[in-house]
Order: sequence, then structure tokens, then C-alpha cells
Amino acid sequence: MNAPTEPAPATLAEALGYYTQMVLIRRFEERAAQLRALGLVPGFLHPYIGQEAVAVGVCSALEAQDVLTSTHRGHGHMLARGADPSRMYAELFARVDGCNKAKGGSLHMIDKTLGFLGANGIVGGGIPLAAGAALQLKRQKSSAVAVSFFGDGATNEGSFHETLNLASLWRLPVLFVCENNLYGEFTRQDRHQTITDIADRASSYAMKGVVVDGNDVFAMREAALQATEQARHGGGPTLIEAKTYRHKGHFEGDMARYRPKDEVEAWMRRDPIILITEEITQKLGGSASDIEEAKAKVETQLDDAIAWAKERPHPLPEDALDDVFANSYEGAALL
Ligand SMILES: Cc1ncc(C[n+]2csc(CCOP(=O)(O)OP(=O)(O)O)c2C)c(N)n1
Ligand SMILES: [Mg+2]
Repeated sequence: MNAPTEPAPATLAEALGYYTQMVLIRRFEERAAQLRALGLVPGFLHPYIGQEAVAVGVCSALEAQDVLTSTHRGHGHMLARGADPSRMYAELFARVDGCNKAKGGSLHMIDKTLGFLGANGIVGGGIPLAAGAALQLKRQKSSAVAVSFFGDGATNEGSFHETLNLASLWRLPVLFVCENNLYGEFTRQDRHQTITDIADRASSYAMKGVVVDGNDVFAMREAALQATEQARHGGGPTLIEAKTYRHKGHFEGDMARYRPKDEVEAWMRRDPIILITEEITQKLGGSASDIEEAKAKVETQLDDAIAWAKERPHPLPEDALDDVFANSYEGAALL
């Protein structure tokens, strides 16, 4: 297992860009939770709050042609990839103008135009999908890479092990990004696996594994840049373990009383948004008004997105089966 090298210093403008995206993810979800409490969201939400640096750092290292798979905790990945919050809110509110016409909801949001191959309600389900996409990219001799985000719990699934085995054997251009937030649902990592560093599992597959501070957006970006560079040049996959923490419960409404208070408090002090704010104001010469401006911009964007989404119509019952079954097998044309 190798530690990634020190990240190259970011410019103030780059750092403010990452900050804005991280605040967008956090506020998108805080407001989604409030809207759910008001009855606007007919379904579960799994908040990504606390893990924003992982999605933003990794996605900042990607190119337009790259593809991604996500999890049940997928809003952050999709927003970091550049999805439109208006269409995402419309999807959460089950409206026809939602990014998946209200047929995906939070757990199955997809945006093919962004190469975002989907959130996924099946734990570990996105991992083989990313490797399948990577296999196709390799066959097409593309320089694009596939990225799969998944949790610590998912690394106990057969799909994780089977996929890492083949991805390594076939040197597929894929990044396996494990967001180790210390819990799988309500079970602490030390009660569901014997290892501490999930990156150690890479060595079973002769793959590079790295442990990264998942609350440091710059470290995440650097690890992703190194892994994409390797993957784009035929060097095969990397397993990146991002050590992070979810601030809230497993799902919206879970009070998370199974977590010790001091553990929660220690991680709250290392909130990724606090860390990047300090970097901007203490090291990169940014001012308090730069921060306030970025926050205000996000709030206006979300006000507009929510106002638009609330006014969209609900789908009609007679359209329920449209877009559910494929009329043709698009993938066949690529083979
Ligand atoms: C195959 C499968 N098993 C169990 C579940 C129920 N389930 C949903 S989320 C979850 C925990 C996943 O933990 P982790 O992979 O660490 O992701 P996190 O929720 O921490 O982001 C479980 C067990 C499921 N959705 N799919
Ligand atoms: Mg977890």
C-alpha cells in the first residue's frame, strides 16, 4: 500500500470552486431534508453530508468522457459531476421533469449526459457496473476511465472481490473509491470486518491501494489524479480508501444513537468544509467575503431550483410503464 504524494498547491480560484461545490452538496441535502419533513419528498434520503470532499476531489480529476457509478448515498457524486440541482429536486419531488421522470428517485438517479451511470440501491451493485463500463472503454481504445464510489460495508460483498479480481487481471481503466465512513448502516467497521485499512484488500489482487484523508479535498484530488493517470495509460485499476465520516444517520430520520458522542465530535471538528475554509482563508489569501459570496451564490441557485421543481407536474398514471422497458439494446451496437 502506497501513500499518495503531497498534492500540488491549488490556486485561490480553484479552491473557491471546490468550496462552492461542497457547499452546494451540503445545502442541497440540508434543504432536501427540510422539504422531506414538509412532505415534498416521497421516499428515503441517505445524506452525504460530511463526505463532500471525496466526491468533489475525485470528480475534479475527471474528464468529460469518463463515467461513474454511485451508491444509495449518491446526491453528492452526481452534483460534483455537474448535475442540475433543479432536475434532481424535481426527481426527489417525483415530478415529470425530474432527471429520470420520477421513476428513479433518490436511489436510482441517472444522468447519461454526464456519464453518471446511476445511484444504486444495491450495496456493491455499482462496482461491477463500473468495471463493465471500463472493459468497454478499453475495447474501444478510449482514454476514458470509469469510477466507482462505494462504502466500507460494500467491501464485504462478493461483487467487490469478484470485480477487483477481474479488473486487476484485465488491467481495466477503473478507480475503486471506497468511502470508509466507519459504519455500514448501524454497524461500526470493527464489528463487520477485521481490517482497519480497506486499501489493504488491494494487495490480494496485486492492485495499488492507497489510504487518503477523505475530508481533505486536495488530497482526494491528488489521489484521483494519480489513479486516473495510471488507468488512462494502461496501468490498470487503483483502490482508493477515503477515510471520512457521515455527519448524520444512515438515512434521514435516523438519530444515530449507536455512535459515541466523542467520536462524532472529533469528526465534526474535521468537517471537510471547515478544513477547506481554513485552507482558503489562512493559506491561499481568500477573504471572509469570498466565502460569504460563494455561500450566497449557492443559496440563490437552490432557491431557484426548488421554486422551479415545486411547480413541475406529477407524472400521469397512464405513463407509468413508459421508459421502464428497453425497446432496443443500445449496448449491442457497441460490441
Ligand atoms: C445487497 C444489499 N444488502 C443490504 C442492503 C441494505 N443496506 C442498504 S445501505 C447498507 C449499508 C451500506 O454501508 P456502506 O457500504 O458502508 O455505505 P454507507 O451507507 O456507509 O454509505 C445496507 C446494508 C442493500 N441495500 N443491498
Ligand atoms: Mg459506510
